[in-house]
Amino acid sequence: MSETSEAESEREPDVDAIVIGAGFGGLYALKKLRDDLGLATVLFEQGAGIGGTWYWNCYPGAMSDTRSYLYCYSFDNELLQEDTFTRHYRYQPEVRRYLENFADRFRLRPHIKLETQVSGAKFNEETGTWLVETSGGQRVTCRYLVTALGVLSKINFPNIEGIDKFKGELMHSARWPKNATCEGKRVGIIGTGSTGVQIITAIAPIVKSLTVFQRSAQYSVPAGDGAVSDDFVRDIKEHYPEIWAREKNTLTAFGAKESDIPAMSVSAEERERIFEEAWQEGGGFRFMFGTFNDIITDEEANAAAADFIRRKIQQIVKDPETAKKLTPTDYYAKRPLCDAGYYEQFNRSNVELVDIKNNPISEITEDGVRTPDGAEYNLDMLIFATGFDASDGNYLRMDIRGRGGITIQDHWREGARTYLGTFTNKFPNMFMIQGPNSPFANIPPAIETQVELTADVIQKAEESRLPIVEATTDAVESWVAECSRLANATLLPKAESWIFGANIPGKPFTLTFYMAGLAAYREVLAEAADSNYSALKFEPLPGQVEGEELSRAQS
Ligand code: FAD
Ligand code: NA7
Repeated sequence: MSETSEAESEREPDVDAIVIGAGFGGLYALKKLRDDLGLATVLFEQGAGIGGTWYWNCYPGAMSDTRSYLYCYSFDNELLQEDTFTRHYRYQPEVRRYLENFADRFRLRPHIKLETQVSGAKFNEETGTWLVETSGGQRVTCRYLVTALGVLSKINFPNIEGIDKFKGELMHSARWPKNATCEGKRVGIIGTGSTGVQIITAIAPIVKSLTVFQRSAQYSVPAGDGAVSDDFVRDIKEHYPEIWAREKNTLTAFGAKESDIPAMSVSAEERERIFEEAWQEGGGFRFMFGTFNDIITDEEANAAAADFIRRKIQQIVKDPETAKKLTPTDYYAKRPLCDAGYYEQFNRSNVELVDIKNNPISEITEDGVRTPDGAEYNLDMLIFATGFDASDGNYLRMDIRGRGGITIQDHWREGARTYLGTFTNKFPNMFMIQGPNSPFANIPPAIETQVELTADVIQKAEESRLPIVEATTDAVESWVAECSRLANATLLPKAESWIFGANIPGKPFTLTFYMAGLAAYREVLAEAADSNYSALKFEPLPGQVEGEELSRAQS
C-alpha cells in the first residue's frame, strides 16, 4: 500500500478496498474481500486492539445476551468446531479472544492498521475512487469503501453541569479504563439500560456503596446463564449446520423457538404458565418472541407481558418504595433486557436507588452528585452507563462526502436512509455493514449476510467491468418506506429508546432497523440477487474503454 499524495487524480487506487472497523463486521469483510475476491484490502481501526464492541466494552459484567452458540460466525464449520464456550453466554474477554483468534487464524493482522482513526472519505467522480483520510494525516485511495463502524459504538456521554469538577474516577462504560476496580469504593452509576443492569449486578456485591441514578425503570427477565456441560457443547457442534440453517430462517436468530400463537388466544392461566416457563428458562429475546407472537404488536399482549414482569419485580424487591421506583409503567417495547439477578441487588443494604426522572441530576460536584431536592451523594467513582448514539452516530461524526461533494450530514439531514442497510444513493461504492435500516436480529448472522451481499455485489461489478455501484434514489426511498411501515406496525416506536434515536437530545426520529427480521431480509436479498440487483446502478469508470481490463492495486 502506498500513500497518496498528488495521486488522487489518478485512476489507479492505492488499494482495492478499505474496511473501517475491526469488529465482527470489519474482520469478516476484510477476510471475504481478500480471500474470495482477491482484492488488496486494508482495515483501519481507531482502537488499539481488535474486537470492536468487545474491545471497548470491558466493564465489569459485560456479556452478550445472545446465547454463546449463536454469538459467533456461522460461515465456516471448522471454525465452529474449533471454537469453545463454557457458559450459556459469552463474557467480554471470551468474545474479544474469539475475534482475536479469528484475526490470527485467517492471518488478517498484517492488513489491519490499529490506532488509525478515519476522519473522512471523499468520492472522486473523475476517478471513481474514494480518498480516505485519517486523523494522523494519511491519505489512501481505494475503489471500494466498506464501513463497519458499529451500530452501538459512538458513545453517548451527556455533558452534565460540573462534570469536569469531579475529583474521583469518572468513566463511560464503553471506555472502561484498564485496571479500574470498584472494590470497596463508593460508586455511583447513571443509566439502567442493558449495560447499567450488567454493571450493577456485577459490582453491587463488592462495592462499599452503590448509588443507582435511574431515569427510566426497566423491564428485565433472568438471562438463564450457567455453565454448559460437555454434552451440550458436543451436541451443538454435531448439529451446527442444521442449527444455523434453522436460525437464519427465523425472525431474530436468537435461538428461541419463536411463538406462533397470540397471547389472548389462550386462557389467563395458560398465559401465566407460558410466561413463567420463559422466565425460568431465561433470555430477553426468548421472553419477548418465544412466549407469544404479538407481544410487540398487540396492546393487550404487551400489557400482559409487562404486567407479568411488574409482578415479578414486586415479589423480588423487598422495600415497597424501591420496588415502586423500579417498576416500569410504559410499554414493554425496548430491546429486551435480561440479567443475572438485577432486581435482587436492590435488597442489599449497600445499594440505593435514586429516581432522576422527576429529580434530574442538577450538578456534578468535586465530591459526587447533587440533585434538586438538595441531596448530595459523595462518591469515589462515577460510571456513565448512558449508552450510545446508535446506528448512524459514527457516520455523522465523520466527513464523508459522496457525489457532488454532498456530506453525509446533509444527505441524512431528515434521518439516516439506506437501501438494505448497506447502500445509500449519492455514495457510490460505499458499503455499510449494519448501517441504518439493517435487520433487527442477532447481529453476527446479520453481519455475515451483509458482508456476503457486499462481496456479491462487488464481484458482479468487477465481472461486468462496471465497477461503480450505487443505489437508486427510488430503492432507498422504498426501503425506508418499508422500514417505516414495519416499525409502525409494532409498539416499539412508543417506547423511548436508542432503537429510534430517542436517547440523544435533538436527534430526529431515526429508523434504525428493518423490523421484519433476518429470514425476511435474507429473502429480500435473494430476490435482489435474482433480479441482478436491479435496484442498484452499475456504471463504468469515467472514461473507461468498453471491455477494458480493470486495474488492481498491488497489496
Ligand atoms: P463494532 O463491534 O462496534 O465495531 C466497530 C468498530 O469500528 C469499532 O471498533 C470502532 O472503534 C471502529 N470505528 C468506528 N468509527 C471509526 C473510524 N472513524 N475510524 C476507525 N475506526 C472506527 N449484539 C447481539 O446481537 N447480541 C448480543 O448479545 C450483543 N451484546 C452486546 C453487548 C454490548 C455491551 C454491546 C455494546 C453491544 C452488544 N451487541 C450485541 C451489539 C454488538 O455491537 C454487535 O453484536 C457486534 O459486536 C457489532 O459488530 P460491528 O463490527 O458491526 O461493530
Ligand atoms: P441504553 O439502553 O441506551 O441505556 C442507557 C441508559 O442511560 C438508560 O437508562 C438511559 O435512560 C440512561 N441515560 C442516557 N442519557 C442519560 C442522561 N442524560 N441522564 C440520565 N440517564 C441517562 O444503553 P446501554 O449501553 O445500556 O445498552 C445499549 C445496547 O448495548 C443494549 O441494547 C445491548 O444491545 C447492548 P433512559 O432509558 O433513556 O431514560
